[in-house]
Order: sequence, then C-alpha cells, then structure tokens
Amino acid sequence: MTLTKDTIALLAEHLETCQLQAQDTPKLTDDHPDMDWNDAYGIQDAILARKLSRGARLIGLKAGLTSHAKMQQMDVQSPVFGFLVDDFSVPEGGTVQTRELIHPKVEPEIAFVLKQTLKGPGCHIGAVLAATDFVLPGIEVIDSRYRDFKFDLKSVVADNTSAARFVVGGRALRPEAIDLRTVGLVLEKNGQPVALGAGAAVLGHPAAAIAMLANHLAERGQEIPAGSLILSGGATEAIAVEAGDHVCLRVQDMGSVSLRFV
Ligand code: 0L1
Ligand code: MG
Repeated sequence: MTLTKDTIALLAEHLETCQLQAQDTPKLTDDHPDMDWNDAYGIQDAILARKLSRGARLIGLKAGLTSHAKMQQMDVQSPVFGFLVDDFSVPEGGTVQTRELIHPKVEPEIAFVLKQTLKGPGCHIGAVLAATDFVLPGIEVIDSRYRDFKFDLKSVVADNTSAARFVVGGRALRPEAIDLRTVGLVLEKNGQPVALGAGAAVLGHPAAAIAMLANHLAERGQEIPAGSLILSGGATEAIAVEAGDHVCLRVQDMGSVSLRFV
C-alpha cells in the first residue's frame, strides 16, 4: 500500500459523493500516480463499508472488462472486480432515473446465483458450475465517475468498476441446461438490435469470470458466499443510453429482461 488510511478514507468519500450526486471527477491516479492495487481495492472496500454503515445490503459481486470487446473499447488488458448492493438493483421492466447518473451505458451479461460458497485458489469452470444454482440474463448499467470515461485500471477498481444499476430477469436455468459458450445474446435499444454476442465472448466461458473472481478474492483471504448474485461481465461493448431509451436484452433460451431510462 502506498496511501495512508486517511487518504483511502478521503478518496472513498470523494468517489462515493460523486456517485451519489452524479458528478464526475478526474481519475484518482492524476493526483496519486503511485497508487497500487491494494490501495485501489482498499478504496473500493471503504466505499462498501460506507454504504453498509448506512444500511445497504451486499447482495453480490461483479466482474468487469471480461470480454475482448470491452477491453478494446476501454483500452485495458485485464478484468476487474466490484460489489453489488441492494440500492443498485432495478426490478425487471423497471425504470432508471438518468438524473441520478452521469453518463450511463448498458452491458448485456449472464448472471450467476450460487447455491454453495465458492473458494479459490485453483477455482475453475467446473467448480463454478457445480456451485451455481441458476443462471439468468442481466443488464448492467455502468456509470464511471471519471470524466468522459477516461481512466486507468486502478482508478476504475477504486470506483467499484463503474457499478451503478443492474436488472436480472427472464428465465432462470440450471447451468447444465445450457451451453453458456454458445448461448446468443441480443441487446436492443428502442426496438433495434445494437449489440450482438455469445457467451464465449466472456473469457471463453462466462463461468471463467466467476472462477477468476473466486481466485482474486482468495488472494485477499475472501470467498464468494452462497446465495451471491454475480454479473460475469459484458459480452459486447457497452452502449450509451439516455432518458427516453428502452433497453431489452434477449438471451437464447433464457427469455428477456428490460429497463427504461427516464
Ligand atoms: O462492468 C464493466 O465491464 C465495467 C468495468 C469498468 C470499466 C467501465 O466503466 O467500462
Ligand atoms: Mg459489466
């Protein structure tokens, strides 16, 4: 760690205030170029602690930047991980208030719900599938707190990987009922397909993102609790949205899930 506890707490307060007030900010590494990964995840943890202390409930986790399309779009090379609290959850077919966000984008994802705790190191796709209760379609709404989505990976991790809102729904399936590599996804905005993908776009298999998350947490002495909902990462590039947009994700054999931006 290169940052003091006080600096981590101040940066967490700053980023969370930006999130709650829908205000953008330059990336943290502009003022803290030596920030390391422990600092970055430390700031993310401090944001979570602030939310929990106000009564939020941790309901899951997310992997981000897990597809080549996303990595290319953001010009980065490796996945990142964040948390999901109940405040981020939007009911199926529900509305998202754009005034609460800075510059939202949507991503088509496969969500996993675990029936067993998942623990690294050495976690692999087989272990993930064995621990998964069901999978279902999900749309993640990301909203980087950084001006013009300009950031580096450590700044993104500190900013809880741009997590803002999400919706899951459609048809939940047992993991053995579907080949998650070949499953097709169509993301529609206002009735028009705007992004097309397949499960394999996410690290070859969406369960690989969950395994990476478990192995990442193991390095920090943590595990993924049973019952967690996990977003495995966008299968396509992210699509910008604005008030008035209706977004629908259709996943092969898994139905659809939608959101409206007002
Ligand atoms: O879920 C994601 O892939 C987002 C990762 C953070 C980078 C971004 O804001 O696009
Ligand atoms: Mg995502």
